[in-house]
This record gives sequence, structure tokens and C-alpha cells, in this order.
Amino acid sequence: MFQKIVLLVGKVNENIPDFLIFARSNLNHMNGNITLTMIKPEAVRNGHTGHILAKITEGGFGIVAMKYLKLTREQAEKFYEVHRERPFYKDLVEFMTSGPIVAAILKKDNAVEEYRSYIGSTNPKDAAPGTVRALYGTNIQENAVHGSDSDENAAREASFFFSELERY
Ligand code: RTP
Ligand code: MG
Repeated sequence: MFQKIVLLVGKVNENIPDFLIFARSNLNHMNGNITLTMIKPEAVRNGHTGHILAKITEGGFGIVAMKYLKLTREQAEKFYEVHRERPFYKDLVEFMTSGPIVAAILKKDNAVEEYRSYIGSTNPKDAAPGTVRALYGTNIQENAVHGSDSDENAAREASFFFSELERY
């Protein structure tokens, strides 16, 4: 079923004439172009906010929306409800409510995948040199930043923090 859709879109794409180049380039980028990041409480506490924002910009990610806030327990529980059954859920909620964070919607082609590879593995010890988590993360929990893991979750997480009026 999925293959059929891809084939069909591919065929439509081939048949778009050159003068409709805009429509063609949109079809070439089937992945979404936004992701949601948070600079986590320990990175804010350790004074890395400015460095991380600079690194995000250097990576070619645009900022669509941004705010500085402290999550309540209810908000953190809701944001991470997909992890409710995981053994680290309770600690994660505790950690994410331990101080202010920076939440931002970032924009780039193929944003979710690009940003996840830019920030590196969950555990900063395993993160590739030069990635955000390798540079600024502390341990597997206090790993400097969050990045959405799918287009669907990016949309859900972006709406969790920002209304349409807060996006530029
Ligand atoms: P994130 O959602 O923050 O971008 O990180 P991720 O996809 O790489 O990792 P995920 O599995 O979604 O886990 C969410 C966050 O939970 C904390 N964690 N702690 N103690 C542990 O074993 C453990 N494992 C994960 C981390 O803060 C992780 O980013
Ligand atoms: Mg995740």
C-alpha cells in the first residue's frame, strides 16, 4: 500500500513540467520540515543555552518559535506520556521539572532526521564527536537537548508549546 503511494507520487512528480518547479520540489521533500527541541534543565543550569542556540543556527536550523519556561509536573507527564511505561519515566519527569527549559520549533528540510543526527545518541558517551550531546550533555538522562522522533510527534510537540500565532 505504502509502496503504491510512493510509486504514484513518484509518477506524478516525473510528470510535472519544469515551469512548475515549485510543485516538483515540494513533492521531492516528502518528509516534514519542522522539529521540536528543548534545551533541558541541566544544560540551562550549566550555562550552555547561548552555545546550544548558536550551534543550532550553525547547523542551518531556522527558529520558527521559542520560549523560556518551567514545566509543571502535569505538563511534563503529558509531554512524555509516550514513555509512561518506561522504567526511566518518573525520573525523567522529575528531571524535566527541576528548572527552566528553552523550547523551540526548528525548521530545515527533513528536520526530524537531520536534527536527531545533529544532536547525537541519547547517551552523550555514545554521541559522535562534535554533536550537541557530545559537547554539552552530562549523562544518559541529562543529555542537554530533546529532539522529536517523528514528523507526527514533531507536530504534536510543537502544538504542545506553541499556538499558530506564536510561529514565524
Ligand atoms: P529525546 O526524546 O529527549 O530527544 O531523547 P531520545 O529520543 O534520544 O531518547 P528517548 O528514548 O525518547 O528518551 C527520552 C529521554 O529520557 C531520558 N532517558 N533516560 N535513564 C535512562 O536510561 C534514560 N533513557 C532515556 C533522556 O533524557 C532521554 O533523552
Ligand atoms: Mg525521544
